[in-house]
Amino acid sequence: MAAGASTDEEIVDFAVKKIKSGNLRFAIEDPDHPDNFPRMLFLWRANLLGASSKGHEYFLKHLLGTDHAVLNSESDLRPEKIKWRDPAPEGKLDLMVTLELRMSTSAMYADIALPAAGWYEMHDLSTTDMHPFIHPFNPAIDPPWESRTNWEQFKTIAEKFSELASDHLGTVKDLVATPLMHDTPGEIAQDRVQDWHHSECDPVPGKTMPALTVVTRDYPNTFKKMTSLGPLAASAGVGAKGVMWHADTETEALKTALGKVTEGIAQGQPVMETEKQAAETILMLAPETNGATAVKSWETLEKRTGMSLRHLSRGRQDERICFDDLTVQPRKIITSPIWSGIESEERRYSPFVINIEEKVPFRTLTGRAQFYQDHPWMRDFGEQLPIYRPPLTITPGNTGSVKREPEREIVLNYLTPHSKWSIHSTYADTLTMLTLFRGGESIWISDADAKKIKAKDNDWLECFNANGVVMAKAVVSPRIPPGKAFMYHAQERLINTPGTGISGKRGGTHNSVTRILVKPTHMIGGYAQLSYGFNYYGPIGSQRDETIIVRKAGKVEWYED
Ligand SMILES: Nc1nc2c(c(=O)[nH]1)N[C@H]1C(S)=C(S)[C@@H](COP(=O)(O)OP(=O)(O)OC[C@H]3O[C@@H](n4cnc5c(=O)[nH]c(N)nc54)[C@H](O)[C@@H]3O)O[C@H]1N2
Ligand SMILES: Nc1nc2c(c(=O)[nH]1)N[C@H]1C(S)=C(S)[C@@H](COP(=O)(O)OP(=O)(O)OC[C@H]3O[C@@H](n4cnc5c(=O)[nH]c(N)nc54)[C@H](O)[C@@H]3O)O[C@H]1N2
Ligand SMILES: [Mo]
Repeated sequence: MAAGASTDEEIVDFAVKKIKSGNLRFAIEDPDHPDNFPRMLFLWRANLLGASSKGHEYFLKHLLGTDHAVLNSESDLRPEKIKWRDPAPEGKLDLMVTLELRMSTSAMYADIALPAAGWYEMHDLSTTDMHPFIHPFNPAIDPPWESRTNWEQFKTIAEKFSELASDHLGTVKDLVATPLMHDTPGEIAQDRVQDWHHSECDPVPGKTMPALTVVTRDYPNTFKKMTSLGPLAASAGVGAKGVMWHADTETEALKTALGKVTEGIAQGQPVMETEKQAAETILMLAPETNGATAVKSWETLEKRTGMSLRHLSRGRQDERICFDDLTVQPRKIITSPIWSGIESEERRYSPFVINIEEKVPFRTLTGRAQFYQDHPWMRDFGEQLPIYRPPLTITPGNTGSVKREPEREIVLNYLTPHSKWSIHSTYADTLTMLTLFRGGESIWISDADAKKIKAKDNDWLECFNANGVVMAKAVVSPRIPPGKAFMYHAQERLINTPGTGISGKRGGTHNSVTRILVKPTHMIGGYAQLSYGFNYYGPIGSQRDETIIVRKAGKVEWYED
C-alpha cells in the first residue's frame, strides 16, 4: 500500500469500507490467485517435506511442481467460501531455501540448501516450561567447511536484502490482519457468533473480524534492525499471553553489557550482532532468567487479578542468569507468569499450579478449568463435553488409474503416532539408530492382517490411497489391533526407499498417504479459550480416520541404473 499522506486510522477505515463492499478480499478467500501466493519459502529447523507436512505428495505437486505420486483427480467435497481454480496451480514456489545441518528430505528438494552449523558449533539456548532448566550450547569446534550458524546465514541474507531493498522496495506501509487472539480483549468482543460475510453484523476490526494494523516496513534497514534491540521493548513493552511489561531497565542494562550501536537507525540501542549477544538479550528480558524482571512481570497480573503474587519470584529477585553462568552449569528457571507452574528447589514443574494454589483465574470464559463448552458450534457437533467419537468410515478414495486387486489387498485404518524410540526425523542419520529401525521406512500391522495378504515380517508392503503411495517394510506384531496400521511419524524417504510400480517413482514417506482434513470446531475463533493462539488453538490436520490399501509388494525395483 502506498504510504501517501494518510494516517494509519484512515488506511484502516478505507480498507474496512473496501472489504465491506467486496472490493478488497482476504488472500485466504482466493488462495490460488496468481498474484496471491508467496513464491519464496525459507525452511529453518523444520523438515516440512520429510516430517511435518500432511499431504506430502500434494506439496510436491502444488507447492514445488516436482514429480509426485498424487493418485486422485481431486474431486472431493470443497468448502464453498473459497474460490477454487481449475486446474489448481502446480509449482507455486519460485524458490525454496532450506537451512539444514543434514540432508533431510526438505534439503533434498530445496533449490538452495544452506549448510547450517550443528549443536556443538554455535551459541544457543534450550528450555521449555516442562523442562525447567535452561541449557546453553557452546561451540566446541567451528562450523566445518561451508556451514555457518543460522544467525550468520540470516545476517548475510538480511544484509544483501537491505542493500537491494534501497533500490527496489524502500519504506512502505503494510496492512496486517491478525486473528482475534487468545489473551487479548478481542477474545470476548462478541457475545454471539455472527458473520459479517452474511450481513449479520458490521465488519469491525478486532471485534467481528481480524484486527487490522498498519505496520511501517523500513526494508532498507532490515539488517540494522536485526542486529540491535529496538526501542519498542522499553516503550511498548514485552511479554506474552496478555501479560506485558516495559523492559526499560533491562534495555539500559543491555547497553552496558553488550555496548551501543554507534550509527544509523539503531544508534544508541543495544548491539545484537552475534548469536551470543542475541542469547544474552533473551536472558536479560526473560522473567525466567532475570529475577528483577520476574517480580516486575507479576505486577501486571497483580493489577489485573487484585491478588498479591510477586512473592512467587521474590526469593530470586537478585538473580540474573547470563550466558556464562549457564556455561558453568545449567540453571533452574525462575517462576514466571508466562507459565503456570511454580519452580522451586522443593518441587518439580506441574502445570496450572499457579491457578490451583494461588487462585489466579484460568484463561477461560469462566476463569475455571472448564470442561463444558457452550459455544454454539460445539453444541451443534454435540461436543459440549468430552465424548467418544468412533472412527469415521472414510474409504481410500479414488486411486485414479491404479487397478484394484482385491484378492491381494487389505484396507487398514492408518495412524501415524510419534515414535517411542526416536524424535521426529533426525535419528535416522545415526547408523546405529537406522539399523535398529530396520534400515529404512517400516509400517506395523497385526499378524492377523499380515496372514490375509500372505505377508511375513520384513516383507516390503505397498501402501496407497487417493493421496499417494508409500513403500515400507512390514513389522508384524500381535500388539497391533486387527484393522489398524501404525507408521511412526517422521520417517524419511532418503535411504532404502525402493520404487513402486504404482507411481513409477520411489515410494514416498509416511505423509504420502495423508492429507489435511480440517475439523470445523478447530476453526472457532474470538471466543475466550477457543480463540486462536499459535501452537495452542487452531486448525490441525486430523489423521485418525485415514485408510490405506495394503499389498505385499511383488518384485522390488531399486532404480539403481
Ligand atoms: N502424519 C503425521 N504428520 C505429522 C505428525 C504426526 O503425528 N503424523 N506430527 C506433527 C507434529 S506434532 C510435528 S511437531 C511435526 C514435526 O515436524 P518437523 O518439525 O518438520 O520435524 P523434525 O524432523 O524435528 O525437523 C526438524 C529439522 O530441523 C533440523 N535442525 C535441528 N537443529 C537445527 C538447527 O539448529 N538449525 C537448522 N537450520 N536446522 C536444525 C533437523 O535436522 C531436522 O531436519 O510433524 C507434524 N506432522
Ligand atoms: N519419543 C518421542 N517423543 C516425542 C516426540 C517424538 O517424535 N518422539 N515428539 C514430541 C512432539 S513434537 C509431540 S507433538 C508429542 C506428541 O505426543 P502425543 O500427543 O502422545 O502424540 P501421538 O503419539 O501422535 O498420539 C498419541 C496417541 O493418540 C492415539 N489416537 C489417534 N487418534 C485418536 C483419537 O481420535 N482419539 C484418541 N483418544 N486417541 C487417538 C494414537 O493412536 C496414539 O497412540 O510428542 C513429543 N515427544
Ligand atoms: Mo509436535
